[in-house]
Amino acid sequence: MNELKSESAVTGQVDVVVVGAGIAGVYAVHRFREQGLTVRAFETASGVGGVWYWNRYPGARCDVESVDYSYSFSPELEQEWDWSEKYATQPEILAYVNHVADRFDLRRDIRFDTRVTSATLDEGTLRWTVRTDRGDVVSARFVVVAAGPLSNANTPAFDGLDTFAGDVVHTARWPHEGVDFTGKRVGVIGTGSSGIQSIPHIAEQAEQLFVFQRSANYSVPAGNAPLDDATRAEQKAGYAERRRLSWESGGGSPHRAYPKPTLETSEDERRAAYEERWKLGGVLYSKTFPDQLTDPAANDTAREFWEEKVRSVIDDPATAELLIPNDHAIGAKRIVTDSGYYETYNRDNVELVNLKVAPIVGMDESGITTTAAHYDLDVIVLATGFDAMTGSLSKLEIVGREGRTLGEKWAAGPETYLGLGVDGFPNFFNLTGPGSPSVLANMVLHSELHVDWVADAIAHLDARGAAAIEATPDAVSAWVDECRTRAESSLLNTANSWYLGANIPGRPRVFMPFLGGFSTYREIIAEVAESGYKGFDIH
Ligand code: N01
Repeated sequence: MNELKSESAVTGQVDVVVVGAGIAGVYAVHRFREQGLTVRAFETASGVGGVWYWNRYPGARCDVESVDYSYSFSPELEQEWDWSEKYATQPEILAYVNHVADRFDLRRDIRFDTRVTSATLDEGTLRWTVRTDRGDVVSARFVVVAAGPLSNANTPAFDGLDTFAGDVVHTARWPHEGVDFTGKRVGVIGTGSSGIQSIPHIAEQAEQLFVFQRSANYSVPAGNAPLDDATRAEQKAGYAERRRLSWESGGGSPHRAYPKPTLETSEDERRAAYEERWKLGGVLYSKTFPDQLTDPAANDTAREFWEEKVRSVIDDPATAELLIPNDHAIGAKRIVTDSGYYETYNRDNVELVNLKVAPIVGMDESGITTTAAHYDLDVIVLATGFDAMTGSLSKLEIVGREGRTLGEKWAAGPETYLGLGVDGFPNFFNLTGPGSPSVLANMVLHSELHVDWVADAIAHLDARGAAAIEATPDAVSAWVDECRTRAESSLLNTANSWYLGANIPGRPRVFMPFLGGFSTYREIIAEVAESGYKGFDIH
């Protein structure tokens, strides 16, 4: 195998090709290598980090506590890394992933600035030929895609966007040198997590900020705080227990829902529970009570408490009215974790534009036109999200048995067994994607869970001298039913969210993550492995 830094194309044979060097890909390189496998990873970016490499917009911050959003595989790593804040910023997480890559000497197996374009199965040898945009051609026994569920930035097809004379930046492709908004008239389109996190920072710099909102979202303050030495020491001493609780939890962090259903509590008790979660901050507010995302009446109590809090910090009641969602249950789209978002609308230089009553018609040289007005702008910020879950995979041509592509197979929506296997695609694994808890869980622990499962499966094959592991069509169909049934009982299935592909015109409406919870999923896949990989053909 050629030196990966070289300009010349990489050729040869390896055990595993890993696609992507974000949180999951970086760990995959380490784990497979530890198992004695040869590994080649390809990464489109110039460095490791995945979402944390690309999403450099001001205010980008994780909504899982730093101490939990960190690898668990190395106790030494846990002890030596110091997080500076309760919820880490993008630069700190990126520094952490870089530290991991250096500490475990992973870069030598990663080829950066290189996009995998195709992976094609040879049915005779059961090997995959992987090709890249730099002319690399590598033959691998296994292909492990770690491209991430939120990596394919979505730029809606706005009429005339390319005629705009100012700068256009996407939150998920933020310029490395940053953007100076000083003295500028700025338009932000989109009020999901990326918009809501960046808007307060842009407002502080810009001369004038217009926020173009199509749908209002629920956001809860992060309750972020610096971590002092005593807290850090306490967290490090308690890591083992914290991890145990996380592995046994519904979402991969150590916090538990209130031990009673919502409506079996008194109002005082309920408010105290919401208040406690509010102080914890962010996304876990949607899981204060165990039935909050299944029982509409329970959900209503969470929404009412949220509404009271939010209205109390917005000066103008008419603006508050626009910022309160009226089209989905709280938590049915991912709750945003913000710092000073609603207060930003009290500033004189910020105006909320309601696209529900006056949609965007298009852009021209000077700005954005809606059906009601024209807005003169110097910069347009697209906080318009991602073609999530399947978007990055669909850019790769993955050709399985009988020349059938994964895109064709998934035309009506992704179909997997355990999120890990697809019939007709032996030795092909997609990490943390559809059919697994994916974005509903702590992605660092989820990545470890998936990589460890795949590594164990490979060891199982090697111990038996088997060539391949392949999901059976029956197992895929049963798992698709299982995922659908679980989604049907949840309020998450009722919103027009990216969990269902509802944000991308033409995507089939299918709830893609597995909704049974992280620990349940972990038990299921462990049991499948222990049973000798039932539901998979091993040949
Ligand atoms: O994307 P989104 P995001 N015209 O899809 C609007 C994770 N994340 O990048 O709702 C006008 O949520 C769209 O409007 P609507 C997190 O899991 C985490 O913000 O479709 N508007 C919406 O307001 C998150 O859920 C963090 O009506 C248009 C916005 O753009 C996920 O990534 C930080 C439009 C897109 O919101 C995605 O978040 C950042 C159009 N044509 C991201 N098209 C953390 O805190 C789209 N919109 C860890």
